[in-house]
Amino acid sequence: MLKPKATATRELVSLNGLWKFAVDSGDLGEPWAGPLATKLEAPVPASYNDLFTDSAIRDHVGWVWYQRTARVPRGWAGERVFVRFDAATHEGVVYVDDVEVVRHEGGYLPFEADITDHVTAGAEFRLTVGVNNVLTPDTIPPGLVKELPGGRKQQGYMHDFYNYAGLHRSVQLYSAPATRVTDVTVVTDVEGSTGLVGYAVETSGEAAVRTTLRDEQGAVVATAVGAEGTLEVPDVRLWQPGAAYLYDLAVELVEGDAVVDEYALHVGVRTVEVRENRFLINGEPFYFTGFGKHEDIAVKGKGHDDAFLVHDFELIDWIGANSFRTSHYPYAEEVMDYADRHGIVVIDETAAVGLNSRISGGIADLMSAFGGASGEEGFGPKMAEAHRREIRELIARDKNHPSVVMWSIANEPDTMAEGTDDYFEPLFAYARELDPTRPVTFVNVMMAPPNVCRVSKFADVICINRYYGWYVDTGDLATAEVHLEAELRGWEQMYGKPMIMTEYGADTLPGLHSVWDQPWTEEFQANLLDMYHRVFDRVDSMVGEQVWNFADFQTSVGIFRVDGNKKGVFTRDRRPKAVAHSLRTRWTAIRDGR
Ligand code: GCB
Repeated sequence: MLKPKATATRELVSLNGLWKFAVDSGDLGEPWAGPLATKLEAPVPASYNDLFTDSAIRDHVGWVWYQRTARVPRGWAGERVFVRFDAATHEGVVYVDDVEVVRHEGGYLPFEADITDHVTAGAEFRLTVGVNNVLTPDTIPPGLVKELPGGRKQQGYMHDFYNYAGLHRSVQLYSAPATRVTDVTVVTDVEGSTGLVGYAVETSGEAAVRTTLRDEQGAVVATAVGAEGTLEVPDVRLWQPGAAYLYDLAVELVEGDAVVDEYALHVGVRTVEVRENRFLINGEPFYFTGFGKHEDIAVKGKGHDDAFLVHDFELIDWIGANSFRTSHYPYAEEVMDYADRHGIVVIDETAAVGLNSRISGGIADLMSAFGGASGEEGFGPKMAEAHRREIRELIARDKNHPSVVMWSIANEPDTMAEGTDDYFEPLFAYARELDPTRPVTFVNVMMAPPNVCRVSKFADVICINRYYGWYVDTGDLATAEVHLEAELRGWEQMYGKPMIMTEYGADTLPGLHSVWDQPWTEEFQANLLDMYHRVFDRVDSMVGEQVWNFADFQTSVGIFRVDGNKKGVFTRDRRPKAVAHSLRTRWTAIRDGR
């Protein structure tokens, strides 16, 4: 799905700002049928949960409604008109006046509707959006609604981050011609000093396709005609980690002499390859340093914020990191574009987190209720179908980002149980069919070591999350070091694939200090990470380290969490803990080849 862009033939109107907002407790009738009966207003983009002081809103389970009016620009007569939602978490339904125009499941990927037949250029219309935060055993991510004494509902889930909901990302109205570009796929390669930009353009309607590739100075470096082809770039400048270079690909649809549609996208020429136990970018071994992140800030929850976007990337640069994983769901497209422009490498993850009804790790207390209360075990055909959709829509959205070097199709699923290999094998095949150019992985959980995990054999790269020294061997870093090294060597021996530690860390209260190895202190967090780094440096197949987490983040209520997960290297408001300085020393040295 193409990101809406203003070009010579396309226009955009932002619908961000304050919308009317109401919680649906079954008393709203048909909220789209007229003005929404409410005094509340909610900003878009933002999660709604933390905006209000009323806990009934924060803890609501079910539908909420957003409504505003919008005016179609007068000049759009004769154009197709679309409304585009960058995300509605977890399910959205959209009405233009009284008509339902689109419904979408999956909370972190975009959807749109062609509303041309329901609106008039120059006139206003009423736009009403229902957003549902319910997670069930069949959704991605899964969850279970519990009924409490008194009939109140409570949403349970297995993932360790707060179930923020609402319109987290931008909403836009855009125009495009009837005959238009509907999709572009770009695949790049390098032969000697020549860059090869293979492209395929899909259109609605018949028109000739013309493509032009320009460098960063705007000079034309290659042109081609036809819906598919390869643009050759002599003396190509590669997109490199830490040194992004982006060409501009203009796609034009032409009828006779007239350009009927134009779409443009940035192209980074680079290659990605897994060879033996190495991860190669542009043919060179690449070592990942960085974080598992979250989209999470105070008040806005998972609402996208450009100031935090810039600041987070500044901190990533300051600390010397070169990468992050979009744990545990696709991030806003602004984030992906920024990573492209600034040469930050991304492991792009689906929202398939918590596919595990048997593991709690003490994090979520749902497990017994999950199988027991619903009779559902997860991993059924409905979940598989939802999982396929998540993979399909993620790759459709992000396939052209040079920053994305690998797909992660799940975080910490149960891969111990019989049948989990049957569940995952077709999903790996599906991802590879949709994108044969990038490695595909998933992130392995501690309870599934190399001789137990049934799914790692399908992954191109072994990605594992380990908490030696924290959840096991708590506070005993000497024992943790022995166990960590033994396990890594086990993986290396059994698979011979490149390995990334995609999570390791310790909850840390800023300001808490000790001369001993006391969990929760700033010293302990730094010592634990140092211990992991000593081990990584001894194991040849390690190709990366991504600390859990970039910043502290909000979770559901529980006795293992004090106002959220505190494993951040930065606090929730992005102040460095002591460990940030030792990480900076290590990662800047790696970055600078010292
Ligand atoms: C994990 C999960 C992550 C949690 C983390 C923790 O393994 O992947 O979502 O937040 O552990 O801190 O427990």
